[in-house]
Amino acid sequence: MGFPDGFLWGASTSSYQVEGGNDNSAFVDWERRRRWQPCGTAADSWNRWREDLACLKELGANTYRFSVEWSRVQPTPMEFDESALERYAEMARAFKEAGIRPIICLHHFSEPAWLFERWPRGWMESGPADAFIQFADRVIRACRNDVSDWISFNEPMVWLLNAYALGHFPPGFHKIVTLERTFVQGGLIEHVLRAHREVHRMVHADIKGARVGIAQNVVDLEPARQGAADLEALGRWDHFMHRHMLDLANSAQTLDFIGLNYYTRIYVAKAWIPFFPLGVVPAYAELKQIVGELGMKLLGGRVGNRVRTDMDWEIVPEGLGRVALSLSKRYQLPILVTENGLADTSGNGREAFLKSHLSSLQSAIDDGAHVTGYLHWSLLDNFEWGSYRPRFGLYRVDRTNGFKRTKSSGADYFKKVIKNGAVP
Ligand code: IFM
Repeated sequence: MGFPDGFLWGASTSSYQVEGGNDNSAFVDWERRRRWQPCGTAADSWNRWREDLACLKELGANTYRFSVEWSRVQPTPMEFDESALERYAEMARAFKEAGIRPIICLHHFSEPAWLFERWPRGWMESGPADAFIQFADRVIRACRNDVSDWISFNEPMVWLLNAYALGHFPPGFHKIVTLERTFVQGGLIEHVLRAHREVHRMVHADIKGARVGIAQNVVDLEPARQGAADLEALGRWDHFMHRHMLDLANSAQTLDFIGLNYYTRIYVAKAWIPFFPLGVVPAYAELKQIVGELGMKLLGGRVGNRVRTDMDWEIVPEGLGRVALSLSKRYQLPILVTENGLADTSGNGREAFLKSHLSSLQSAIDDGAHVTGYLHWSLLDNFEWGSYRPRFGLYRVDRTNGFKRTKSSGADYFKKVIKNGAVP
């Protein structure tokens, strides 16, 4: 059996990670202060988006998900750059004319620097939501003729966690101890959802037959040990990171589909240190890097023994099907895989990764999951928030040689899958 007719096949990128020259983003100063590798020119997609389109055509893709850079469209609080808006509209038109459905994401982590000058507490205040709604309104009006599919926020929980709890993204708050309080009572989730609801309303008011979703990063969760305690911890983490926001958006009837970003699994244990967030130890590779292998063991967090990607994320293909089926059952909404991929410098791992993950997705569909498409992360090698070392691209980008795009072996395999509508 193959994938359903009309299945969406393609890839995803985000503006800050590929465009280059986004000098008004809050990340620019952040990179300097945190001594990150600067993003700079990225893959130069702002100038070379037609080359990206050629890559998508070469793959035989019918869908492309990209994001619009808020700091480019609105470089200062009082100024919208009409030529930038026109460029995005031109891109959407060209993709559509080439038979590639454009899906626009309005918020993919990067925000204008002025946002935090005006509102130093960021989205803990209500001003950023109002400003974002104004920006979204401009983008929707500029692209409404060619874009029916919209994503309001990419991985909102990952973004909020990094920016307002772990201090890893601007504005850089550390509030891990009061995680739940900051997110729920502190207004973060409420403000983001208000902005999402408004995007949903504006898109539907302007575009007939439109669809609006949130792209949620969902991790396959396993309890670290047998028994009720870790299962309960898993449930708390699952609710907080995966379901809380989607439940609220869904009960307000503001979700037409769910975007699923799937990469890996983690083990979850009940924390014995009382102030650990939510009383839970989620064994992310990133946490392991901070506390070390021994630290992780002492905390009770278990790490798995599967082969890992260059991000140190375990490769667990069956998790994709599991997660897609469970989201589909819970929300009774179409699921679009908006991200799935691996960092792979060797260039040898992408084909096997695609094969195993797509087989898992196919099984979920056979078991009744309503999955409408698969978008690989990413079309191109890009800026992985602090570094160019991880290589996520179906196409390699040689930043030292005119940003030349070169097909990876995974790309040839993906092309075959798209052509056959099935996993060879
Ligand atoms: O590169 C990121 C992307 O911006 C959001 N989802 C996960 C990807 C890989 O880390």
